[in-house]
Amino acid sequence: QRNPHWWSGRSAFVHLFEWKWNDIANECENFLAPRGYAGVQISPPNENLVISNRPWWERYQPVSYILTTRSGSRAELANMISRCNAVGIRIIADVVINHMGAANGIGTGGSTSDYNNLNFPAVPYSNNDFNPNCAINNYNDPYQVRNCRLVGLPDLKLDSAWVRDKIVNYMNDLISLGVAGFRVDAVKHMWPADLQHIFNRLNNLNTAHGFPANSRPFITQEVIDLGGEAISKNEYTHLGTVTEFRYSAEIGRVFNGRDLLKYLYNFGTAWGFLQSDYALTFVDNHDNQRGHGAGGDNVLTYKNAKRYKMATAFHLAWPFGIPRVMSSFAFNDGDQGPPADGNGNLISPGFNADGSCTNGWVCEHRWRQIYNMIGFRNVAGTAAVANWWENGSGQQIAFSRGNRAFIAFNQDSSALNSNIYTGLAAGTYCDIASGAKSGSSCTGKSIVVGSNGYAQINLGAGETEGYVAIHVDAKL
Ligand code: ARE
Ligand code: CA
Repeated sequence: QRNPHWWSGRSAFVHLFEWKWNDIANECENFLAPRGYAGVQISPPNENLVISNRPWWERYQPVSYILTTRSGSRAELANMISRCNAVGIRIIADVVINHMGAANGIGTGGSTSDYNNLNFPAVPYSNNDFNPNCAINNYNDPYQVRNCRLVGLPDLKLDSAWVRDKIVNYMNDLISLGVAGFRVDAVKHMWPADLQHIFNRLNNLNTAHGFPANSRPFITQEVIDLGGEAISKNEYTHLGTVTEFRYSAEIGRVFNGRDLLKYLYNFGTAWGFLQSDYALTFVDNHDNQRGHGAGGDNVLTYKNAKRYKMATAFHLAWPFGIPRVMSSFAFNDGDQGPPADGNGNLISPGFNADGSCTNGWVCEHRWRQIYNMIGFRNVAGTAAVANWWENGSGQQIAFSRGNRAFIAFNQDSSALNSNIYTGLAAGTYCDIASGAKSGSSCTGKSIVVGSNGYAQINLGAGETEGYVAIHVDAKL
């Protein structure tokens, strides 16, 4: 099902990777709702294997469907979902249903992971709930990709009634707590028919959380398809949306300066992407920002801040797909887990006076150049792209969203100094990249649109921001 059930006037969500439930609840109320975000993707809420040094990826090794993790308890999860829904922030839960943990040990809820005997008593799953042991070596063999072990993770027998019941019960439990839908992990490794069976048995969303009667859960399926493999993203579009990894790789390639901005004029299906309403789009995700998953060195992250902000501004200004913003913790190596104390308890983000995060949290979603573009997308609404402009070199572009909003980018080695048609009504507007509107003045640049709709746009190659953007709500 492809409707994410956003509140009207909202259009993009954020992945609060590894955040605690209590912190997410506060963030919904204090920041996300006021800034116009539509939802949050949360880390897997079910019990996972405790792995030494606490890598982030331990959360992708389930031990049970008990809702106890480093992010918090079942009660805290339920409370967070209620508080977020109350302010119009929808919760999308990451669910790991293809496999279980790959080591003997204890889960975050204290349950046993007896991997050697494939015994997970807190579900319970036992030996005959898993596919025979084999490894995925050949991504061109769909049988192997779906029935063997992804990086050694014991592969659940999703065609068994028992396993299906356990997964359906788990997902319905989350629906009862008020989630709007699911990011389903490792979908390439599950047969579409098995998923169809599971998704069809999901309950309607909980009306006590403001969902209209008969609302079906939103589904976004993680399928990495850059082409060239036996399994295609198109095998899953009848079940819901699919993560469009090509979007991430291509937007990163262009804003790394490896291609011309002018080619973005038709950024969408012409680039091999899924149809807009089937595509979950992102600049980076929790895997490819650290070299896991796919996308290679084209992927832009917070570590390359100016280019990352430009790519994100384009992502949010351009009406394509269901956009997701990544919110990270700082890392140096690809296995490093989130900020935690000596006992492994997660450390909450703190906040500076300017709203940015401390304690090891990057919080891209709190960067002005990013959250102001959430506002831009909401203000632009359904207005179509218009007034496309490009310079001779192809590394300076601009466009409007009807008569609602206008944005210009400079990736050239020289300044942008041009008189450009904006499509907007005459007046003085505040640039939302360099600042914001504050009462009757701008804290950053201001841009004057003349009575003919043209504005003089100046954007030096070496400026801190690589774009300027204005919209009707940022007019003085
Ligand atoms: C960890 C260790 C492994 C160890 C394993 C079991 O890193 O060395 O063998 O545990 O002990 C995440 C991490 C993994 C981690 C796993 C479990 O990324 O490193 O393994 O958690 O803790 C494929 C899948 C795709 C998957 C990516 C990562 O198709 O579904 O690999 N992405 C999701 C999540 C990940 C998560 C998992 C799945 C597992 O987003 O965060 O893994 O739950 C080509 C193919 C892709 C393939 C890609 C990489 O591009 O087209 O299909 O992606 O290569 O192999
Ligand atoms: Ca499988």
